[in-house]
Amino acid sequence: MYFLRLPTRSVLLSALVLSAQAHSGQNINEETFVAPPSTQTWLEKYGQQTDLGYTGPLSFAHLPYARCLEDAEPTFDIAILGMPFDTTVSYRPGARFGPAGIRTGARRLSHQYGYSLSWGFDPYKLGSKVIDCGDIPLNGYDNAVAIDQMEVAYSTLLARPVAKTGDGGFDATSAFAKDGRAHPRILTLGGDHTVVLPILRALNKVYGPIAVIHFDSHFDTGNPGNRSLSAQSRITHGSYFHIANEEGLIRNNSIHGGIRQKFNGAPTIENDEAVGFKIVSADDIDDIGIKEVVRRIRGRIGDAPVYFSLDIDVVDPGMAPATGTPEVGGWTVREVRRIIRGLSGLNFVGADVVEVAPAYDHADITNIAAADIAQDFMAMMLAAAPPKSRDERKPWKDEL
Ligand SMILES: [Mn+2]
Repeated sequence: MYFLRLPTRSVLLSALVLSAQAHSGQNINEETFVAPPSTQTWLEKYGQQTDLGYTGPLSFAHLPYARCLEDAEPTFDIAILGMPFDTTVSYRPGARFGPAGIRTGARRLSHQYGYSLSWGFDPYKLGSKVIDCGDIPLNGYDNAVAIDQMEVAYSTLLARPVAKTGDGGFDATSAFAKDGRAHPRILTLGGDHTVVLPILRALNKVYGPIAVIHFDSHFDTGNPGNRSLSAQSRITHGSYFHIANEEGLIRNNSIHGGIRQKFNGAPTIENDEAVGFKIVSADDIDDIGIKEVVRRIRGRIGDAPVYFSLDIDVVDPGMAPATGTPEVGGWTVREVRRIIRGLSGLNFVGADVVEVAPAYDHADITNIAAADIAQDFMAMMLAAAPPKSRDERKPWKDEL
């Protein structure tokens, strides 16, 4: 249940009287009849009202919205940033509508009540400032220009001072930044997966090479070789990690989660390892369980600065059909979220949820899943350690 502001008592009483009279056929009593609209403004009659879940401007979880690329005034510790880009896909396009779709899915979330039983805290009340910085107005006709725009935009926000509005929260970024100062974290809404290449280029300038946790049904480390028609066509949503490794942007202790695509066997695995990745496959979770999945990822990453990129196609298409290259037999949203919680406390420098293509959605289920995962990423980046299970925690009253 939600706590909505109710009409004032007098308005309710008036409505009751009016209703009773209308049904009994009596004349309306002028003294109890609500004043006609022409004599009162909305504000006079109903007062200030907050937006409902399904009303108001489209910002993530109804967060404050700012055009941060042009307006340097607003400060933040975490910024939501949309990258509406989908012109390097190998199959179905449509992820340029991902940022708007995820924000639509986030309408039922609110930064005013973010407490959950899963986390045992409210990520919006940890003392860090989170705002929605909108979408980058990307050129839709030239991939080279769009990729440069994404890098410039990301670097622009990364260079801003952190807000640090409170004492709470967890920020590991200053320990790794070349300039020794804290940098804001950016939570990107994609966009096809190529958006990660300009993100890694921007992060590299601040942190140097970083490790990657990559949840996806596909490797995305494909070797584009030299046979491509042009240098630009080498960069796709299946090859960007290969390019990133060529450019020295990523460390060799990166790891995939949820892989299940078909491929050509040993050459793909060898190439994947050369790019810097180990694999937790989609099926591994049945054999080793969530705790061991978490342990392996944490062990692989260690203390390295790490970026977490999540392709929504890691989730089973039965729960997240709105994506460009679906693969059956994926993880459930609950499994993904439990693993995310278990990774809290690593040295996250940024995260994303990508490949949401809302045109293939049904009843917003993918948008809603992606939005909730994005909010979990926020909590994951701000928490100093994984939350205890509900079983291990104190009574909930002590936590609020
Ligand atoms: Mn991907």
